[in-house]
Amino acid sequence: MAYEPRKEDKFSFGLWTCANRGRDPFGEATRPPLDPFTIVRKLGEMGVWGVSLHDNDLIPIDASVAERDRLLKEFKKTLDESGMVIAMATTNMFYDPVFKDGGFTSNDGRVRSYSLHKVMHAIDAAVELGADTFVFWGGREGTEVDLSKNHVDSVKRYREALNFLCHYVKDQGYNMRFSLEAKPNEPRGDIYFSTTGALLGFIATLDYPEMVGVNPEVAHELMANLNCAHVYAQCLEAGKLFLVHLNSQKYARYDQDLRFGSEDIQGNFALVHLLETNGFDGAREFDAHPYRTEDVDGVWDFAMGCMRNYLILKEKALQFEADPEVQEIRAANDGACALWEAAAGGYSPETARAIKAESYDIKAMAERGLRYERLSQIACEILLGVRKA
Ligand code: GCO
Ligand code: MN
Repeated sequence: MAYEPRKEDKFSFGLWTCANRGRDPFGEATRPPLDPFTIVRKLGEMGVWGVSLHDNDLIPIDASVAERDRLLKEFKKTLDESGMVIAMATTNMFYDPVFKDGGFTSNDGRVRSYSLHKVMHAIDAAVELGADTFVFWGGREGTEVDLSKNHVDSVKRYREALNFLCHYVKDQGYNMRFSLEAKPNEPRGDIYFSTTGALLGFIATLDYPEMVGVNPEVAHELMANLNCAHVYAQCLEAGKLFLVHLNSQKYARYDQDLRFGSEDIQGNFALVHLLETNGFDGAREFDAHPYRTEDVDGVWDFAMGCMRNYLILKEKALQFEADPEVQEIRAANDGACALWEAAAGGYSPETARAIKAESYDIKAMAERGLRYERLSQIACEILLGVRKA
């Protein structure tokens, strides 16, 4: 079957995506609960490689130690039987009322300390399940009232928390790296480190920057009116793109979390093209949810739709790359220049002098049309399925 997901595709789903019951701020759940075991079995059959989870997606926040141990053991068994792995694990630091003003950036030191407690226990559980990536999405780390916190303290506290946790991981001898996920707002009025770029800057200030990367999410970038392909590219180039969160979204709306490929197809296409032509080898994780109109069958339609759309866009990205006219346009635009090569190879006073002394016929350089109309149209026709490979 064409576009059939396989384990090598490295697709993963957050447990919370399929378990989403269609609840929204205006209405009750429309679907019955789906337990983690059912989700893993079903996704495993569908060719999915991994799942991700918050601590409380599997282990209730008030579970006893015995209950926790039993759930972890059973879950590990179900994963193994389904040939699935854990793509990442994370902590739910947004649902319980204790986090109403944030975790690591709460004004209350007891809440900050409880946050470390919850995360360390979640890391232990993640290690038991075989996870090597631990995500931090600080949904409640922010404000509605700007004067309610000292934001400089908040940045420091977030750093202190992550530094402490990096040390904890090393101290335990765990093989675990951290990945940070940005979002501009929702559920807080404004969330700290609102863009992936802000996180990249922050990571460089940590005790162990090499342990920490990012997992940008399509919807979050579009909420901030940014260009996903550009954002993900910078992370990839920096060796910081640990995994990706994929979904679809109309520009500048609330966090819609729609099935990948269902909106902004051009944007999703550019992103798949970027990942598939630049050697990204991390998890392609879908962080989206089914429409509220769906029953349980619709949940699996949603999951299959995300993966099929990725595979279709991948095929089209490769078709675009192989297209002779695309290659011809690119070759015509690819002006080689020995002076630039010398500069790119590293500074030398001779190169600086040579570049300064060179005379440039900028009129001639500007004259030629670049044929991007044609390039874009070829992409459109490939996407619309009318240009044959
Ligand atoms: C959201 C976020 C979350 C996180 C998840 C794991 O906007 O709800 O994307 O789904 O990805 O909490 O980090
Ligand atoms: Mn996400």
